[in-house]
Amino acid sequence: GAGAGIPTTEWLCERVLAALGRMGVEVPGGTGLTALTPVTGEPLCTLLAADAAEVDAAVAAAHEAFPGWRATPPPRRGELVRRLGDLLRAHKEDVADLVTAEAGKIRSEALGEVQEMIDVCDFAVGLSRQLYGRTIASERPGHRLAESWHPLGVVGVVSAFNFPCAVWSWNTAVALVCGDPVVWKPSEVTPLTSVACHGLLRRAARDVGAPPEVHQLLLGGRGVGAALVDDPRVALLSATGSTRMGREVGPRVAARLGRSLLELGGNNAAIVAPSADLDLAVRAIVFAAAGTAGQRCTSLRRLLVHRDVADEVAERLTAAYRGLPVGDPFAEGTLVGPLIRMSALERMRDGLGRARAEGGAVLAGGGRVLADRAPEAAYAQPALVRMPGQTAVVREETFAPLLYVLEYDGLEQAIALHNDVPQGLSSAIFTRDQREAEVFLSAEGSDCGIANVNIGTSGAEIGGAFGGEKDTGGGRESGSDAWRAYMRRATNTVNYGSELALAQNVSFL
Ligand code: UN1
Repeated sequence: GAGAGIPTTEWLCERVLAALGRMGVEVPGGTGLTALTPVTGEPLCTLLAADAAEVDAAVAAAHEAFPGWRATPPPRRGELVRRLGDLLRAHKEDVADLVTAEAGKIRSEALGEVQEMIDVCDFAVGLSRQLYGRTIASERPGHRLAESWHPLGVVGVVSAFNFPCAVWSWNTAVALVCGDPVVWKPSEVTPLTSVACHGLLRRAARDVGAPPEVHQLLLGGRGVGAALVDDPRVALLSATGSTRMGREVGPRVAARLGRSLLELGGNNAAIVAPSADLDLAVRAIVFAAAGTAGQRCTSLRRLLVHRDVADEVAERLTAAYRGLPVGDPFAEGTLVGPLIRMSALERMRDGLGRARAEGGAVLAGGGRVLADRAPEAAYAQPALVRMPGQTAVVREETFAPLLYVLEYDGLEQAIALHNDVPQGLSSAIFTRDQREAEVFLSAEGSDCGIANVNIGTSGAEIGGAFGGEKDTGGGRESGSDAWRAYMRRATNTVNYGSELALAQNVSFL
């Protein structure tokens, strides 16, 4: 049962190898990169990291594949993505095994991550027949004004450990139907998951007769990422990670006038109004804050509760937090798996220490657990801290299950507090008052890229555009018209008359 035991690293190794075997994926053996499992904190295997020559070769191969892929009709390109979706359906459990072993996600969330990939594949296949441009009213007689969307070029994808494959798939499924080859640099913390995804995509390419070079995988650390950032053949760099990373990447890509799509940190809040359905709100809050061990960029980190219900909400949350089963993410019944590394646990401790120093009272959790059974792993009981106000530590993102609870008196004050942080990814309000809900969603309300009512901050569907404002980086990925970032727009004016009419009534010759 949950918390009762932690599997051995040998057992995890066997499970991972079995999953890779069923997918027909080979691991590039060698050195340079160690696949470590947060479940025990111990190494699973070592892999070959790419050197500078390999980075160059991969970008060159993708770049050479571009003209052919660009000329392939979009619905044909969609066939590759449809096949990838089929393979993900067939190997859903196998990919989920890797996600659990490498990212420490509980079973249901790991399966959910693969489902998110399947969903975005379906979305992209539909999109492959809907890369619509507009027809625009021309001011001149006998003229047609329109816009066309064309493939952009090589897309570099830099992804993070916490969504080791779903975020890759948002970018890759959409980029491929848009006609762009992809070069992927996954987090060095989750290499096996990326090897599996790359293997499945290459298999899909073989199955449908698409050129395999349209997808390249580069395992490695900072150097590999930096090479993609600086390579002028990379037309768009889509990077997910910390705000610190984004501050480095954005200006460097801009310096070569490349495009970047940034999906950076969040410090997501939810407002709990006095009219809220508290049964629903408490369940939503616990999932958003403690789910994925607080390691989503959409995780709930700040709770702003109206004074009239603050004590009740704090009590209910404390009770829910005390019962949260922390432990082996493979075990049925576990709700909170390990933190990714010991350093994350240290940052959580540091955050808690600062919160106490800034007047916070820990209502539940915060301690390390299972240290006796897994001395190298970082298991923590999710923490709930009541704060006297929005102090310095509350305004920072700590990538751990650490929820700060604050009080407010009026909605205007709550929205001001809500927006008074550097980040702007996801947000929510729990209320049954329609006026309050609409104010929160209006231009004067939440300043985030995602604003929800009566649902938590995490767990967005792929159909919407995903991303946020301010320190979150401004990028939008996944659904809606996020595909436009992966294409270039051409405005076309066609004169089908026999007169030369100049715009703005200019007369000449
Ligand atoms: C992330 O944490 O980087 O909305 C992405 C969510 C998921 C994606 C999170 N669909 O929580």
